[in-house]
Amino acid sequence: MNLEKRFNELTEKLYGKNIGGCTDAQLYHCILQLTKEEMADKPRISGSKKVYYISMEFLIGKLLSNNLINLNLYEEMEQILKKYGKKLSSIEEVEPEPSLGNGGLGRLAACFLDSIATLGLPGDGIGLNYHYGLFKQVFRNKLQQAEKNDWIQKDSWLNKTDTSFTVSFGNRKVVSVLYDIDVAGYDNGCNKLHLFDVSSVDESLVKEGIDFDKTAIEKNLTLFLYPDDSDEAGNLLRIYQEYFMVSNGAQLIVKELKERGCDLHRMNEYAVIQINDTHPTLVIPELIRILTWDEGFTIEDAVQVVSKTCAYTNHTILAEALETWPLSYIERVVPQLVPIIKELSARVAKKYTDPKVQIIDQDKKVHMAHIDIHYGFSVNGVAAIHTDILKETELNHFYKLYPEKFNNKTNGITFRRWLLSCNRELAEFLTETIGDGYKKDAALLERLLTRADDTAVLDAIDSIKQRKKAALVTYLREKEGIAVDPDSIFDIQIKRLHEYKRQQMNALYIIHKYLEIKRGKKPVRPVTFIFGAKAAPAYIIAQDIIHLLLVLSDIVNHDPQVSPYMKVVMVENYNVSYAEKLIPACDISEQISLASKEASGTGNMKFMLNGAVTLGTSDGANVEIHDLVGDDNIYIFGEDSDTVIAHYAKGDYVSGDYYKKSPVIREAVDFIVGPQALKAGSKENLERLYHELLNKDWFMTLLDLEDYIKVKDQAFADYENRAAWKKKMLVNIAKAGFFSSDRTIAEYNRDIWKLK
Ligand code: 26V
Repeated sequence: MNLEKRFNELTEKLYGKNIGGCTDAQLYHCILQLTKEEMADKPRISGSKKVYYISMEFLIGKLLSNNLINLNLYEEMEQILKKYGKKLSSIEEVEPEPSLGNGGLGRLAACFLDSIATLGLPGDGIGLNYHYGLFKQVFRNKLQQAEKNDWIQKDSWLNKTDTSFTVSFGNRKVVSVLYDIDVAGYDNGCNKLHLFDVSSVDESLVKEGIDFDKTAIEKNLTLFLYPDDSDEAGNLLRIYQEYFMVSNGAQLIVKELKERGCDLHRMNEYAVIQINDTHPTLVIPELIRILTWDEGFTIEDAVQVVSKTCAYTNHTILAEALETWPLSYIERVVPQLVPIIKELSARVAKKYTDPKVQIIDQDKKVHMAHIDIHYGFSVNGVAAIHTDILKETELNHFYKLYPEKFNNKTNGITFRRWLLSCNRELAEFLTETIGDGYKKDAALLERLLTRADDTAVLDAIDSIKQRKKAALVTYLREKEGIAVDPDSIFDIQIKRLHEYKRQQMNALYIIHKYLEIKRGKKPVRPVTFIFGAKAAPAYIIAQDIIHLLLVLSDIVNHDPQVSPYMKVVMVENYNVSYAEKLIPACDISEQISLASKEASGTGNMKFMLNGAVTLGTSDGANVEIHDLVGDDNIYIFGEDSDTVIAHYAKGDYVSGDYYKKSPVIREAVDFIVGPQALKAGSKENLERLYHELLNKDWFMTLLDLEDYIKVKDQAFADYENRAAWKKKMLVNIAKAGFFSSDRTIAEYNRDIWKLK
């Protein structure tokens, strides 16, 4: 039956009106239902071998437009709605955003599911169904406050299944319930995202903000996503969550293999488990436990087959982010795994004496990554420079033992969401100009290069950028109550707040610019500095940096001498949906992490694809962007990773020396505790940040500040050469094809999964 007819029948049935008589919220619920029906009708992707992508985070974002695009129904739906005077873009606003991830790692998992299905590969995600996910950010008194994000409504993308398992925490038993979300490939069949929940979860546990009783695991286990840095009390709950996920995942995998009649002794021929960072590591001992306890395997056989089935992806070299759990914690949560972990550790100790590669160290801490490396068949980094650092430095001791396990898989992004959905104007223009082949083969974007000197093409790209900037201006006015000049340069830094990402360096640039304008040095063109960032609630300095940004936006935007030339906007509750509005409107993409610290970054790829020019350090995937676009189409500054790593090795970086040497740095840093800032902000937060920068500055903000100022000023000046700038935009779009997650997934399949 045709879609319009079905749609009208549904609105009549549910609301007694036709499409035209319904509210946007009612229409959203109808389209949700119709889309789910379409997906249920799609064939399930199948094959002899299947990948299970197991992850504590899937930052899927809103799904309506993405699903319509992948089902090839978007245009038709848009037309139907138009006929009744309705707009799909405003209906999309009704959908709540699930926040089932912290940032890049979770968003990557979501892009990967899209690409796995698009390439027609059998592959499901396994994760948790957090009821409130990551906290919702609100600003009060220029400070971040955390609230719960209540995203699950009566009707949602979740499909409740009959699948249920029992998970034992010692003698405590918790029963799970499985919810599935269909993942439709672009013009292909469907896979599933399996999200496990606790049947006895109790939302009423959450009282004020995001506080709740952390001990009642039967009630609280799936309430919240653990923010990437948490307090002591949260640690045990995190292990409960991890074990709950992997035990359910392992039981599901074994069940599916048995249903397919597979010989579990040859499990690796039918299944591959991709472990997303160390969080799901316990899947290794859990599978070994199931095979030995329930399936009669010898420990040797179980260890062998599990090791051939599991592959590990490393997403960070930050020491504080590499999980090590006290064995005593694991003993308290899952005593049944302790003998297996001890056995795995003993086998390693017998073979290798080097203390750096042990699983249980002298302090009785369990190094999760070490389990993955010894008992998995593949270890991959997420960008070329990151994999090199793993091999040469961070994991060098392991690389020497197992060189054949190490490989690189440079991250990617799904172009369905980050181009076709968030920038339809650009997507349509590209289709008119180079044909629509790029939608399935992103490398074809390079065809645009043949038009690099065609002024009509360059002007069209520029005018799309202007339209997207105008749309953002409207949105910011409504959402943040801020008036922004659409002719200003949009300079954007959006990502989790972390010292290594150096939002504080951007803040120091803003102070520098502010003071220059006060002294009468006016910029040729106004600049709008836009930030979006959540900080882990327990990460004090990150909270202080947010405070500084809010203080600066108050000072700058309310100074009549300065505000015509610059504005500072810190958007509230930055999330995937906000990113989809900000990225297409960006002129300059800030990717300014301390070299060696950002494993890859994926925002950098999204910006590039949407015609922004990167201002960045030689870090993560910026290095590969630089190689692709060449010196003329990117702004690189700062010390390189070798230099930074040498500073850490020698311990010779002293931020105070940079402060003393440079009047420019001194003036900007002093402003943080000067009278203007103290009047607008809190003394405690600002002084703490000032002292941190002067006395510690672990992520070397002051090391690169002067070069950053120089190169950023150059980028702003170059923006005035409009013809040359438009060409930079074009080259960035044309070269972005490499960063399609379809390419990344094809490589995972070729080198690791070997599904077809
Ligand atoms: C975790 C923690 C936990 C303890 C406190 C500090 C801290 C800092 C960061 C993290 C996150 C680690 C994993 C992660 O999200 N990595 C990100 O993965 C992305 C996808 O591969 C990649 O693009 C980002 O560069 C990388 O930071």
